[in-house]
Amino acid sequence: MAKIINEVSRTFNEYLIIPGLTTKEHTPDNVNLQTPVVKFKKGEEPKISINIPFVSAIMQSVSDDGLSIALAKEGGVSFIYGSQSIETQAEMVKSVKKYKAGFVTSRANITPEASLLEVIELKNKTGFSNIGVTEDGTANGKFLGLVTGRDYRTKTDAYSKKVKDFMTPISDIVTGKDGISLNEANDIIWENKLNTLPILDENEHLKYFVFRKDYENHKMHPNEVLDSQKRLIVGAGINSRDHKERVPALVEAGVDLLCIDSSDGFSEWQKDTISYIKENHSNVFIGAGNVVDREGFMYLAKAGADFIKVGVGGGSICITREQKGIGRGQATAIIEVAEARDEYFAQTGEYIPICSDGGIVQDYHMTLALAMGADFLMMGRYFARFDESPTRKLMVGGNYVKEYWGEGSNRARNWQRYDMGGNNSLKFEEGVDSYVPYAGKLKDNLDLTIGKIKSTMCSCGVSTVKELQTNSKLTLVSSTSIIEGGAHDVIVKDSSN
Ligand code: MZP
Repeated sequence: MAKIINEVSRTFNEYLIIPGLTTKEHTPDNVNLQTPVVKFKKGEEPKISINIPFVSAIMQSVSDDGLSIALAKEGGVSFIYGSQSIETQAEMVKSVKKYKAGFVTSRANITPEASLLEVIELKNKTGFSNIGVTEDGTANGKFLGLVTGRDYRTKTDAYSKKVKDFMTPISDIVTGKDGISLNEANDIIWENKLNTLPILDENEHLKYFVFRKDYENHKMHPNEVLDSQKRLIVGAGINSRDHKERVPALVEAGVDLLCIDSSDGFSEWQKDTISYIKENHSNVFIGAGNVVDREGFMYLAKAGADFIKVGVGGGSICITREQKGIGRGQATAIIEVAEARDEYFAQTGEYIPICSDGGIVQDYHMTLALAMGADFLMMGRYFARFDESPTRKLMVGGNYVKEYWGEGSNRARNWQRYDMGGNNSLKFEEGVDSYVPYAGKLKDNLDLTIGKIKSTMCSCGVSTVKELQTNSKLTLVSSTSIIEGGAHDVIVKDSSN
């Protein structure tokens, strides 16, 4: 007979947080949501931490380069979906790594031999009045000068006049060196009362422009997650079939974190994939999963995973539990795996962060998942609703929605994620194709969500994720107490009146 676990497996909805003592220090401004993403030894700092405990799901309908940039700017990290060609996935990784907040690659360039007429045509075509003059007219050519509206007068100047005769030459321009930070660039802009600062490499080739007007915009991202070269951090999903071709291309593109994307990670395929990466690409981190119990965690921990993802069948678009009868309530899975992580840490001195993946519906579920021991959370539905997700925004039944489909749906055809080895291709779906309510900009929604989490943490009397994990108290709720928790026994007014 099978081993029967009589303890019911539970979901986030079945718990609440009991307030702890809130002291005067416990204000939202003092709450720090920084959290480790990759394993570290006792007494050492993790090599990668994020500033908000959120990562976006490894899904076609969620994590492309656009969402990755938006999320890393706000303090989280994305895992670009692996259910695409190696080339296109590597291109998306490159596009995130190339992105430098406030450093803009020049999109209007001209040679010194061009005429004023060509300048006017270029300005009309591109809409840019700031034109870079480079030896070969390219965005990264040898920088010779700038043309702005102040350098010519269409009323009096001949249209045949050459750029080199009216541009502001490099000798009269303040420039910055490639590699300086945005703050340093802005100091130069302010000290010299500039509108534009060209950034040049050591051979005087144009790399970027930094514009005075962009500064305020970038000051709004104090949480952004950067690597040692001040580039945004990005992750990517891989599978255990083509990893020997995919991983080198992603590493070459500059990826920081990899994650084996599988609905069931307790497998020898994952162990082999981790070993391959540790032996051949020791400069990149590898997460594994998903698992839902102590045994699965211990297996992947011993295999060398840098972080471990938890959750089977709880995703909003997931029908794995109905199709295969496997899975576990997400709250119970997190609680058991967090205990295993702490036990492993006590035994080995190695802390392996765990990620709660799927099933988050309410913002308070996020605080619960962290309190239950998750170090960070992976979410699909949450991010799919925003402008920055890669899917279409449609009007359905009078409301705006965004498309959101599972990796196990016919639409995604990510059969590797559900691959059980052997040669048989998959015969049934484990995910659905759906809509989610459109919710606007990622930043606006994150600000609200983070505000709620910080406020709950203040109620618990904690200021960090670690304190939330160790000091908070949770209680199970009965179905009748859930009714008590909503507005009840009143006639709620229609808020549209
Ligand atoms: P959610 O945030 O939408 O509830 O869940 C997202 C998670 O669901 C993903 O990170 C992934 O682990 C899982 N997922 C993705 N596709 C499927 C599927 O098609 C799925 N079944 O379960």
